[in-house]
Amino acid sequence: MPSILVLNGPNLNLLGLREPAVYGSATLADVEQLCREQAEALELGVDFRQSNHEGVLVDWIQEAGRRMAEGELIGVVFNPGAYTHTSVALHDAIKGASVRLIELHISNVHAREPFRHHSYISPAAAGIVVGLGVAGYEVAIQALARLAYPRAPR
Ligand code: CA2
Repeated sequence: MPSILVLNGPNLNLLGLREPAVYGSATLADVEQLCREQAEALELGVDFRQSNHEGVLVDWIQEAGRRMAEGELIGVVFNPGAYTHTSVALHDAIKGASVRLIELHISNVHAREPFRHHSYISPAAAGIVVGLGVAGYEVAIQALARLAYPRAPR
């Protein structure tokens, strides 16, 4: 069965435990469950991961590029957390791995502090989902399936 990789960056392990006014009350385990249900409905497998370390995320994106080339993976949903706004290394990894990737943010970063308005990830992403809360993960999985398996508009 083809799969998707869902990657979460720094501090997202705290989801649902702190700052519920910004990020909601769902935990990362809840988000994983939601991703599994959405992927199952689309007959896709899910590999769901989180790391607080930039280099680990770079390694996982390189791995995703290899798995995509082998036809095992259809793409990546990536919430890079604060590395969105700082990481040239993650930008280069996505470009270098030629991976199909949807950038995702739970909050509307454009309605927040100015330092959150710029993303190093966006120019390397196939698409962006912003500000839909954790439901954005479902939308991003649907988008990956649509990009991988195009069909006529209804
Ligand atoms: O809105 C998003 O998904 C973000 O990627 C979340 C990042 C933030 O730096 C980005 O600008 C936007 C922060 C993730 C940290 O998540 C926490 C969750 C609960 C408590 C503390 C942090």
